[in-house]
Amino acid sequence: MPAITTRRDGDVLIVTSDNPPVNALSADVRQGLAAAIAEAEGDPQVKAVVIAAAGRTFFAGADITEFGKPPREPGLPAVIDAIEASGKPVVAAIHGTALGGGLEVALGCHYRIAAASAKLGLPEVKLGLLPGAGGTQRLPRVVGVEPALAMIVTGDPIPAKKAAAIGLVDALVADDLLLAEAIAFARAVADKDAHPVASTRADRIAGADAATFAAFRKANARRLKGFEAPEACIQAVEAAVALPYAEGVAKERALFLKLMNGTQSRALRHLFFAERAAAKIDGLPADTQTLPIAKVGILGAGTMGGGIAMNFLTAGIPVTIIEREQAALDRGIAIIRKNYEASAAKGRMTAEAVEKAMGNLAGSLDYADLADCDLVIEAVFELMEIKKEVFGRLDAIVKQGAILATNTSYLDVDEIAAATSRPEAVIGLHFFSPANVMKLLEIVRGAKTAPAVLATCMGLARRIGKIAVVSGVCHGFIGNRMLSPRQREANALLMEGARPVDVDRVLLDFGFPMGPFQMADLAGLDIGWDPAKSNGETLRDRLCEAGLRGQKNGRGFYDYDASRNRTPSAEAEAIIADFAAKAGTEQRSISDEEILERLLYPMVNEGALILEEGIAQRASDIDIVWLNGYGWPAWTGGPMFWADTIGLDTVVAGLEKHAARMPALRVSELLKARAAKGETFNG
Ligand code: 3H9
Repeated sequence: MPAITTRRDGDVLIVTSDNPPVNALSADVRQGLAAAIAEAEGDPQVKAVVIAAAGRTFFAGADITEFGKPPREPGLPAVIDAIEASGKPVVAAIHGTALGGGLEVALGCHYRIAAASAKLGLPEVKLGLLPGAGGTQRLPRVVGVEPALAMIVTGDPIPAKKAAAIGLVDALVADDLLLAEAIAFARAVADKDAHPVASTRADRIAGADAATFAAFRKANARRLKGFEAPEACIQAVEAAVALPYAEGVAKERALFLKLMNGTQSRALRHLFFAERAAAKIDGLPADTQTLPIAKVGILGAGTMGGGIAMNFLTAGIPVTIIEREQAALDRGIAIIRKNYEASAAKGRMTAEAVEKAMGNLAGSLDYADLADCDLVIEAVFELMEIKKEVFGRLDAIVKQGAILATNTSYLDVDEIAAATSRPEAVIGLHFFSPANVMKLLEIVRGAKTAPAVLATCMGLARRIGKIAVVSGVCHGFIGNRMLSPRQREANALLMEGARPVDVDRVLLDFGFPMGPFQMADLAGLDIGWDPAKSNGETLRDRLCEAGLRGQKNGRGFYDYDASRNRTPSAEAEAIIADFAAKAGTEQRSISDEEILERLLYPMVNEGALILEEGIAQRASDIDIVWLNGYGWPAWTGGPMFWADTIGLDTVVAGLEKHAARMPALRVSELLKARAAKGETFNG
């Protein structure tokens, strides 16, 4: 079956794409489209053309799997130009998502009809690209500069209704009438003398001034920092306004090719496929049945338990939350309500949605109320004895067939499972704080976790909008296990003479939103610190004893003013220097390069150990964890992809260079072997 077929409905030629799953514009599709337009041109019986797509969506863009391979003719820009140049009107019938090259095809059509539920967008920027088939030139001509900038630079799709409001769509129709309406529309316009041609329109861009672009750059500076593509997108739209169409297109092409051949786009494309790969579980039979999850129980109404509960409530799944004391339960429930109301105040949800979510929440002091839950997630104190006791109680109360999950961030899930008579029902669901906001969910597969339990949790993650990654059991799983060598080296660097602000700055420059000492101040230096047991033995003891607690009291590694602006704390630095002197650590000046290598190479090494031990299924899963849970900069592709781009031999050489200062480090055999063979992790 060819990807593109044509059929006649009277004098209208209907061109249908059928290239599952998302009608990507592969070479076959492009060829078919070009042939269909030629067919229409050559057939005097045809008065108008409708381009439609079968399956779940209109074209979702260029075929990303073709990127980086030798180009195949015809190119998408040429196909779209041919559509636009057609003497017979072409109508795009849009359903699902018209994205990227898909929307560019629609922009080449003379008219666009959309199903009410459709979405339209130019998400290329999220792949480190810009719309490279005329989109940056045609869209501003159709909708004006500001809406075009917003769509092209953010990459966020807009609903069909909004598309109609800004003039991107000519008519909105009921979903089930799309094709019939598009044919009727085509027939109705067939006899018109002229049809709108996006590339020759000037009305919407006339009079656009440079201030619009300057204001846009300024308003979005923070969000776009570090990424190359957004600036290129802005420049391309500037060209649409400043240059004749053909020159604008040439500028777009040049910018597109530069981005396409750059590291950032490679990294972001890697992440696109990595995110989808993470959803796949090795060794799980394809026909694994999932379990129904209609009611969720949560133990603990603290920050974590409350945040976890919100995920399910927002998805419309009833939750029962258990606390030990009424006051703590009331406090927890009040915070959930406050969070929802804050979202409503920002316009992110309606007042009705708040009440609907809260209406699905029940609180209780009695474990027995968890008996009929399909999934219970424990978010109690992070101590093995407590976890075991809790799981023993859950085992006795919760119905058979239910899933028992722990939100532990470090502890041995198998040991917790062994406290029950049904270890196959036990799994780790490691949410990240704030749990209602953070996208990442580490799903920890115990030695005995049943396939159905694992598959159910993966499906559930999708339902509540999380990006799930499967991890095996080890201390700290994927994310926290890799964080610990970074923290160890950050502390060691302080002892050797680096200032906290230097360590943080190097990571900020790399693209992290926060450095380790800023993070420590934010979390509170006294988390888990016991004044009764403090004896000045650790640096933390010394800092806390001196009253340095972090942001909460305005004094930590940094001093904070009332607006939380930070300046390096002379007091903290004096305590660090004194501590290092007493420990007899030699002080020296440390380069930014060494700081970066000491912080990041051991993380890559830990990632390699995690792979070697089979804790992570694939290197790209590790990238997804660090990107979505710890703010690793997306444009580098995550720790393992970044290591690939700088060369694994560089990482190994760096680890060897600093080996004497990193006695705790065990270099991964897998890393060494791949480096020696010139291989990569994501090869
Ligand atoms: C572009 O258009 C450049 C042009 O401007 C210039 C050219 C000159 N290609 O996400 P899902 C696969 S750049 C190839 O799970 P959903 C995907 O990998 C492109 N494959 O489904 C997955 O495969 P698998 C601009 C693609 O329902 C399967 O389809 N367009 C493409 O959750 C299902 O995907 C974009 O950036 C593609 N373009 O979401 C849109 N898209 O099953 C990218 C998807 O083997 N796509 N696949 O894992 C999306 O945003 C979502 O896939 C979409 C569906 C919303 C469409």
